[in-house]
Amino acid sequence: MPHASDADGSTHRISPARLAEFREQRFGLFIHWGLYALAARHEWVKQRERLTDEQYQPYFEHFDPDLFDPDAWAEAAAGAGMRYMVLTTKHHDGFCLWDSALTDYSVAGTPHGKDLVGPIVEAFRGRGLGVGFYHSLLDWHHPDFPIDGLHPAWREGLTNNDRDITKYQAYLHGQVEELLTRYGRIDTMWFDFSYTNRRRNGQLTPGAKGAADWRSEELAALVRRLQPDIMLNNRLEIPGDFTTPEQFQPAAAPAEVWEACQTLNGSWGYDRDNLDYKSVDLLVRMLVDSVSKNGNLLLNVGPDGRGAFDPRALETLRGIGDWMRLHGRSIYGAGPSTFEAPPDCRYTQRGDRLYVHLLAWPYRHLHLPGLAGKVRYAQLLNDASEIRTLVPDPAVDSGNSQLGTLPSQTLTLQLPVQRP
Ligand code: FUL
Repeated sequence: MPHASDADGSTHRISPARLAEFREQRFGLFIHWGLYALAARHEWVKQRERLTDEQYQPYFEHFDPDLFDPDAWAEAAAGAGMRYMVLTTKHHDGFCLWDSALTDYSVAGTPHGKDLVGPIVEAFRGRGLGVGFYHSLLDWHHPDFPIDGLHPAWREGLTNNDRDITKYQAYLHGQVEELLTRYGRIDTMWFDFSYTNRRRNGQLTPGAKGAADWRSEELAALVRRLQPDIMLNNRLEIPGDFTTPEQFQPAAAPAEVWEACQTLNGSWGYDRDNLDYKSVDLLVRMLVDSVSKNGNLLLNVGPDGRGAFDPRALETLRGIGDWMRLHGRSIYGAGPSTFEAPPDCRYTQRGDRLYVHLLAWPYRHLHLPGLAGKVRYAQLLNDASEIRTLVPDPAVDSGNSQLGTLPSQTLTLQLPVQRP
């Protein structure tokens, strides 16, 4: 059976069925949750503020999410129109959200005292959402993880002679095995991250990390053996099933399978005083833009230290949900069109339905290049109301357009076109 290409020559090919499912889903929830939720000032707080293990320890001792309600999380995600989620099982600080047999640095040792991954997985699955795991390759807590320029404990002149990376590799692989054998079918494995070529302060990071450090080929093989139909991202520094543009939209449609990941406010972890929230409008545009370029969008929420979603996050998810309820059919299973969209518009297409998303409405008329004579019927998507004043290319001025009175961001035309 022919398999989808991951565009970079990898020998592995994800199954057409899993790829079709991924593209059908289009919109997912990223969840960044860990000890940093208590610091409430970005998930990199330990590194940014050069906190010692001792200074970071209070977050471990006070991790007690009494309002934890994974069903409410899943409900919020489903309400926003999301179809899958990816959860941080461990972030760079090394803290594990499950009761790992390989470390005491897990939720089991906190006041909460029990596994969090299982209940979250069950809640999302219970609502029919797909389930993926984010897992950090970095570990700022493990005694054998080599300290480098990105590590909170980095200082000039430091040597790693007392650190044995092979022990860390065994730990990393062992934990991935735990995660992929305890929770049933896992749809996505989202590793993070390699930085061999990254420059910090104009200099190459000492001890920069890449595929050799993670034993990436072996790790990928382990993942595939345990979960044959899993989608693996590209951050092991070897080819994966999809790429992961982070906090930006690709300018043109990438050739490979891809998923943009995006924050609500610039921080992945809960960040109390950061009020820089993106608008629903902007986030919807990102989703539309992704689908128009054959990609997915993974939008993040960082739950707080009590286990709740911030009211501002919930409000944003509800706003997106309002839009998705009316426009979801232009997103799920839709993809790019071969027609070229007019300025400030995006096309998404599914079968013979062409969806015209107007990202701005400064125009009196909408001209649709290449569609003259091809449109059989046109309507607004939000209410199925007929559009009678469509202006196909070549431009024909047909007088006043009814479209000018409608709010731009919710305006989606549904244009059944003839099959080529
Ligand atoms: C990055 C990480 O360093 C961030 O904290 C976040 O997890 C993001 C999705 O990936 O590389």
